[in-house]
Amino acid sequence: MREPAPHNHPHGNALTLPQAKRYKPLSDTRTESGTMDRNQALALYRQMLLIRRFEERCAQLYVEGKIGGFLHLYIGQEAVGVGAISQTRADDYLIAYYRDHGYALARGADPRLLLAELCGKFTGISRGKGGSMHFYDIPAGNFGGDGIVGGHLPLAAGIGYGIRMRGTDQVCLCFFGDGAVNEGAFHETLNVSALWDLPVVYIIENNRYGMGTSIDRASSVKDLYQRASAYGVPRREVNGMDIVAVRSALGEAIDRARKEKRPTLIEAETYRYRGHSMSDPGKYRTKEEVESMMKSDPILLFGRRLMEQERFTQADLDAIDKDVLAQMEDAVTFTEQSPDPPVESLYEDVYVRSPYIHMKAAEKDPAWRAAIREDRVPASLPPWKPAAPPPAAPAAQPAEATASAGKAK
Ligand SMILES: Cc1ncc(C[n+]2csc(CCOP(=O)(O)OP(=O)(O)O)c2C)c(N)n1
Ligand SMILES: [Mg+2]
Repeated sequence: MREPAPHNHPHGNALTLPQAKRYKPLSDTRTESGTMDRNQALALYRQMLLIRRFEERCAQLYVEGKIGGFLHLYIGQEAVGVGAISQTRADDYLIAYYRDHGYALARGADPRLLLAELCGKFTGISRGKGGSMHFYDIPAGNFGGDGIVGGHLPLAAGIGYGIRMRGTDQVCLCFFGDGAVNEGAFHETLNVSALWDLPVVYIIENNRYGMGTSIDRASSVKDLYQRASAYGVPRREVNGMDIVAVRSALGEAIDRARKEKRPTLIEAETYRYRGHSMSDPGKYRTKEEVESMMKSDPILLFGRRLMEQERFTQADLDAIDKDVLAQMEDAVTFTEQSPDPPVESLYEDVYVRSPYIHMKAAEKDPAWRAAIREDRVPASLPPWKPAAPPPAAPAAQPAEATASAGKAK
């Protein structure tokens, strides 16, 4: 019999972190060349600023108690969502995690409807029932935010599979955090996406932390995009603070998905300035670290680049800011004047759109029938077939058998 190996692990018994991820400076935007026209540059700058101002206002409203539940801010990460979505077509799809305000705005949602959603108003984009983490906008191809880390990745594969079945050349973007790459769903999804040639672009927003846990403490392979090599999925990392770099990486990946029906994994290196959510005291990182990352601010970097290229002056950029701030105040007024959801709306959007479900429920509760929205009643309702009568109750079991069956559970 072999002797047990002596306990001489090089790092001892304590949990040590021998390797830390080496990050490239995110303030360096020299490698990319800007090829967009003036109007496009203006629109991208404006969208990033709108997200920033929207969320700053949200933070205030949260403190005032006007927004309830969780609130995860995207501040610092705007270039990823805006850059990526700017490369999509109007009929493409996106699905995201709970830090989802920026994607909806970048996809063109009205900030008034989003703010109303955050305040639980009936005019909200999810009728006041989704809140911060669930900004759905199906007409815009936005399948919303998901609160379960990694939970929406299989759904993205499902959207990709749907595209394949319909035979169109649409693409789905799927956004998630660095924390999701250690979930089983990430691996299962990449595997089937490669196996079934799904036109989905998976985008890791590596902001260096999953709640208060740094990548170094959570991930054995620190270059997260390399995880895709296990599944033969094309991969790439990109400076997520540089909107031009994000656009170029996404342009390539979306092209591959559209033309070759192949998935891609992109790791966008970025940083969130605020806490994980509004209740995060942020004890896991220093003030100096946050301040140094803010020097690579995506809006600042893009604004500076536009001015260096002499396409815009500081006054042009200030005018955009003024306009965006006014748009936000308009959204606040709209939200304040919006009604709360009526009680009957509790019955809507609970189950899938099915006449059978609605009719069955209406039999039991007349309030349900009154709450069925017009658009939910099909032109010709299939005749309702009552369910088969339940099978006769089984003969009573002997007391002993019942007790042991209970134990086996
Ligand atoms: C399956 C699952 N586990 C744990 C949680 C609790 N949780 C919510 S957010 C989060 C951190 C995720 O971090 P990351 O994916 O890096 O995204 P980030 O918040 O940094 O944008 C955790 C652990 C959850 N929502 N779902
Ligand atoms: Mg993270």
